[in-house]
Amino acid sequence: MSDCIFCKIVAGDLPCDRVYEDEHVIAFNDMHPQAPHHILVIPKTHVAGVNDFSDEQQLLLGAIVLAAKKIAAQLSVAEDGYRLVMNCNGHGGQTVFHTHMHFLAGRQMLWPPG
Ligand code: DGP
Repeated sequence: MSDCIFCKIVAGDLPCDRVYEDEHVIAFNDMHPQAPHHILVIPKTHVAGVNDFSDEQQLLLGAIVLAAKKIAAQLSVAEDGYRLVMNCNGHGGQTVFHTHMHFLAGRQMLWPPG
């Protein structure tokens, strides 16, 4: 999508601090980190949000989670733990409408998050 900032990052038209990439996803550091490691894992194809995934895209959704697992191993935080968050629409706090999973690690996460 031409007016989507994350599509521009995928296309290489906007810079990012990339930490992981495979056939289906890329992952890069969030510009407003909420933890020592705060990474966004996004699909390379534009899907606005979780509500927009079709049944046929279940492998793409799986690829996002598996990328997070690999990033955890890469950063040596798998054992300590990490948090994965996907915000959806207004009440979820979504501000960028290209699906992304927040990968947060490096400090104790609290629950409820507020
Ligand atoms: P959300 O609220 O779930 O839609 O989170 C969007 C996140 O995206 C937010 O934490 C800030 C981050 N973000 C927005 N624009 C950019 C950008 O251009 N580059 C990077 N690295 N992060 C961005």
